[in-house]
Amino acid sequence: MTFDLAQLGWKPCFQQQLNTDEESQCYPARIAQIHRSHCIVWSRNGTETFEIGVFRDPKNMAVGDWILIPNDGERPLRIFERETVLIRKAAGQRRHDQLIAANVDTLFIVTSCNQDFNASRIERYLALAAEAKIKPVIVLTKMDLSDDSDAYRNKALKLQNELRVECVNAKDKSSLTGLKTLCTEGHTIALVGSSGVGKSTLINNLTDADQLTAEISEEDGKGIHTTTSRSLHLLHDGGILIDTPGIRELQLSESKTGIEDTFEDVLQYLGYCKFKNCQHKTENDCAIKTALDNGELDQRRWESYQKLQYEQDQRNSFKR
Ligand SMILES: Nc1nc2c(ncn2[C@@H]2O[C@H](COP(=O)(O)OP(=O)(O)OP(=O)(O)O)[C@@H](O)[C@H]2O)c(=O)[nH]1
Ligand SMILES: [Mg+2]
Repeated sequence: MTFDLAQLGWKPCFQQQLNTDEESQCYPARIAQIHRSHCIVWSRNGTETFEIGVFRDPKNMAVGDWILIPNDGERPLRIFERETVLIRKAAGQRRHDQLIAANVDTLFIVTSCNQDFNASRIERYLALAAEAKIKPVIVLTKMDLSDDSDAYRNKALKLQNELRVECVNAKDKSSLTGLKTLCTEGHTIALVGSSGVGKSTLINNLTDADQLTAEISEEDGKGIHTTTSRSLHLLHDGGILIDTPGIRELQLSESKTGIEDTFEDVLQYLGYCKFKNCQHKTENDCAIKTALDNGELDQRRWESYQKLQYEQDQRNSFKR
């Protein structure tokens, strides 16, 4: 099967990066999967596999990236400058940044109408999207298993102005029509969220993919990390979806702007305290405390903001 570029999400901003020689002597391909030893790309020539060793800087490659391949060469020349990129801090003790996906237009933040729903965790994902300048959509799965999916929807709607929230049964295709309207031709959507929330189930039912899915654990209601690598999937009527492995705990990379954009309600009070170095604890005339006391500012939002800011400070002090 061959692919046409528009179907794969090719845009003028990538075309502009080609000079005339490259236009005639090379072709662009999109990275569909990256594995330990090889990488699968899609282009007008169909599906091709490259050994990871042929790339100059494999660590700096992400699913969704565009690469330039010479017509008669074996080694891709370069990665195109990205329009957007989703970056997180790697899990565990490793502090390096990890690329989640590149050239993403919309982020589906997937959580379920059950104990997985956690407002502060969703705020992390919203900050991730805001930092990358990618439009977020909250997808609430398992509405069929909940007595009150509207309560979850309403909680999600409060997290950001004009936020789009879709409640679905990921197992039922007819429940996905709202999501389908977002999957227009050439539009790239990455799905992120905890393990077991139904990312792969959604992908399978929006496309003809056959992503492995698995029951969540009965003991703790959590997923068992079924998906282990990121992959591109095409919809019949346009749209490109990226499945990703479940994230245990999203640690943000550099996200100053993303956090500020996500917490505008908090920011409107900062800088209005009597003392410039106010710690918002016991000082008089503290704008934050006043807003918390009179209910204008939500305590949970304030704590969530502080936690993310603290992590950013830690991150930056480590870098120095
Ligand atoms: N009833 C119901 N079950 C769902 C729904 N969405 C997902 N499931 C089930 O939840 C389980 C986990 O779904 P997956 O699609 O594997 O979850 P995932 O997010 O891809 O998980 P990881 O790959 O581990 O990150 C499967 O048994 C699905 O059938 C839903 O909306 N309703
Ligand atoms: Mg999965």
